[in-house]
Amino acid sequence: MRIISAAITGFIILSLVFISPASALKIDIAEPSPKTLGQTISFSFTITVEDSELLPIRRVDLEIYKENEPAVYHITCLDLPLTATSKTYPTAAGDVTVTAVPGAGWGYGYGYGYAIWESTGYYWGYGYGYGGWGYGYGPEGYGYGYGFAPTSITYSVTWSSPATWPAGDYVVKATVLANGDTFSKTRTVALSVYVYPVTAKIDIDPDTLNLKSRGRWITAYIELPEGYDAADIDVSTVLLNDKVPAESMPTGIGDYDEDGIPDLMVKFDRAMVKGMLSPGDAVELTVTGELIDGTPFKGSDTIRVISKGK
Ligand SMILES: [Ca+2]
Ligand SMILES: [Ca+2]
Repeated sequence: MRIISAAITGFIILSLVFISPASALKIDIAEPSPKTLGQTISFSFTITVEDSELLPIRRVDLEIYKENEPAVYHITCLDLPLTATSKTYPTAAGDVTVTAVPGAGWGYGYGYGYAIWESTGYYWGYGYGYGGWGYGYGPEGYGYGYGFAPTSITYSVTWSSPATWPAGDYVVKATVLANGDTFSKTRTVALSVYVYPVTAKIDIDPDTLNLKSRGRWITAYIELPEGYDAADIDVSTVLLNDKVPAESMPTGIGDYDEDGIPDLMVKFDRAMVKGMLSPGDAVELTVTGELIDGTPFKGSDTIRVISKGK
């Protein structure tokens, strides 16, 4: 009896494979905007399950990397939401926020799956996943399945991209994992680097930072070029290496380097700064921020970083 039931099950699976009309899984990645590193880059991508196929989607991942230096410039967001939710992924290269909007008929189910991916048919196996028998269940009443189609899920992505990454071709890659099969789609986009209208002169104190030393702050003195006033800097916008915010107190206008041009002193939390540095003879620290009228500025200084215990 077991053999017969297995044979019947096999027949049903084969029937699904052969009787199923040609339908597709599609991933469409929209053009990112703006195409400028150092700004918040937005784009969306949609996964579409066409026709009345059963498609248990287990997981969706997103990667963004530099085409010719993927090992150096790479961010990964694993396990994107599969229901109508938002999720923020803190990465070493800025936060990525992903909002999922499932289309009508999207749901969680239990069943067989089969789909055509770029002219080849794939059997999706049997198991839990997105896709089902034509009924949905769960708190949101979702239910994509046989007889409910097409359906889709759209992801809106915003990435606070780093101004420190170089210009070049970047790849946006979306990957869909189903039962044993992986499908991915890429889109390559040329990203430029935001050009700051104002270049500041930065002096970081100390000149040599010992990662083992204690202390509350790292100090930066910011001097602006002629025509701009350091007193106009909006301290709440000042960041060190795109990450560490300047403390709101203490700050002060003075002339630290005694060159007759006023400079603004700001402080950064020493533990946070140390947390992102490794020892080196010439470690570049970049300070960015905005003037009160919104004009952005940027400047860098180089310090020595050591790690010596007592
Ligand atoms: Ca210095
Ligand atoms: Ca000065």
